[in-house]
Amino acid sequence: MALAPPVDGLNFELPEDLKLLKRSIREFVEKELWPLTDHLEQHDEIPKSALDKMRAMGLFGLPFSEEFGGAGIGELGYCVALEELGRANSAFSNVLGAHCSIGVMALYLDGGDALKKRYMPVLCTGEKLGCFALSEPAAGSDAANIQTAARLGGESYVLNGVKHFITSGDLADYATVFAVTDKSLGARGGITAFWVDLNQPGVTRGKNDAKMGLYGSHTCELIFQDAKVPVDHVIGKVGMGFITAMKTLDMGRLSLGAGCVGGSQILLEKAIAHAKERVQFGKPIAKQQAVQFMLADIATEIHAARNMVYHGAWKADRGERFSLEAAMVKRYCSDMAIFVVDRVLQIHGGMGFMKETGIERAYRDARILAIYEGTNEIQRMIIAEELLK
Ligand code: COS
Repeated sequence: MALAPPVDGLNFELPEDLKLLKRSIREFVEKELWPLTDHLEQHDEIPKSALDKMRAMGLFGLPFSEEFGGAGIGELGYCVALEELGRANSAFSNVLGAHCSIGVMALYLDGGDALKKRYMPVLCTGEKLGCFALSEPAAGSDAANIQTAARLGGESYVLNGVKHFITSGDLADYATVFAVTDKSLGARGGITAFWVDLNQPGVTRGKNDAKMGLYGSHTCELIFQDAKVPVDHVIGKVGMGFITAMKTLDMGRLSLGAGCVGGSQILLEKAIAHAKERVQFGKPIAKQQAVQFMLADIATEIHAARNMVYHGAWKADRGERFSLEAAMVKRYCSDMAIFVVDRVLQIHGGMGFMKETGIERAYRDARILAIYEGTNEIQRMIIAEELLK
């Protein structure tokens, strides 16, 4: 018997519409995306037909408001969706994240109404795709050190520089590009965000990088040589681009955590099934305390991670600053995912090392989680700075 009715305002149950969304994305993943697992590994590409199905599901507009053509389900709904999508190859959540979480998010958060009205509808349907171009060869963790420059000439800015490791740089039609507009001001007033058409003279895409994992999701260089960007394609205010980048990355870090939760949950399910089935010393290995303890630790980690993601998303949807929570989510969930896949592989023993179980793929795919969208060392810096303010 409950001690008292639940406290108003604190509710750990997802609303009905999000439960429905969760179910429909799970079905979509199982029916449409799981069968593509081997294809992605062998061909390092998501088939166009699968991207079209993701478009038809409305995935590319999930976090954005209905006013601009989105689904209007907010950050929590988006995280629930990405959690489910995380049950498929990581490439799917990665491509969706490059578009929604960061590529288009900067435009959505800080872009002016006219710019958003012009571009958001086709971005929300996924007819056009976006990406996020911040990193450069000499500016990874030290994002304020970017060298790409934008010089004002008449009605346009002229962009010059090189961006690298740009997720979906090959697929995207548009990019949010961060460039220096006043070298003397650095992060505080010297960097501007631009909405850039990638199919124009002056923009070249490098060849796709050869990576350790995440097959199906590509990264490449974007090279700008006197590429023109109309002045009305500045996102937000001139000089405020660094803040836009940081706010956008806060969003990206939450949704990355959501993908980690889904990817780890399905590995736990695999480990439980295997432990019940695999007989050694005359009984299923699930009867061995060593295996039980591993399962218990995995489940506990996932539970903690999921609650952190939902809490961060809840705060984001309330319009409160959540940079601290986003950094904690990114650090915790990515480490959790790496821990989980390692333990699940251990439970599978030698079979876990074989390609056919899919666990070695998940193991390779997980490694980048502690690096991209801000290394976990950077997340610790953000957390500590907040604590010591
Ligand atoms: N939201 C709003 N404003 C923010 C912010 C956020 N999340 N983070 C920083 N700012 C503001 C700061 O408040 C500061 O402004 P004020 O001086 O007016 O307070 C300004 O931005 C500069 O911030 P800071 O001094 O922290 O900048 P640093 O150059 O020290 O860099 C880190 C901060 C390291 C956190 C940043 O460079 C970073 O996140 N690096 C990782 C980049 C990354 O994630 N790359 C991944 C590739 S893109 S997928």
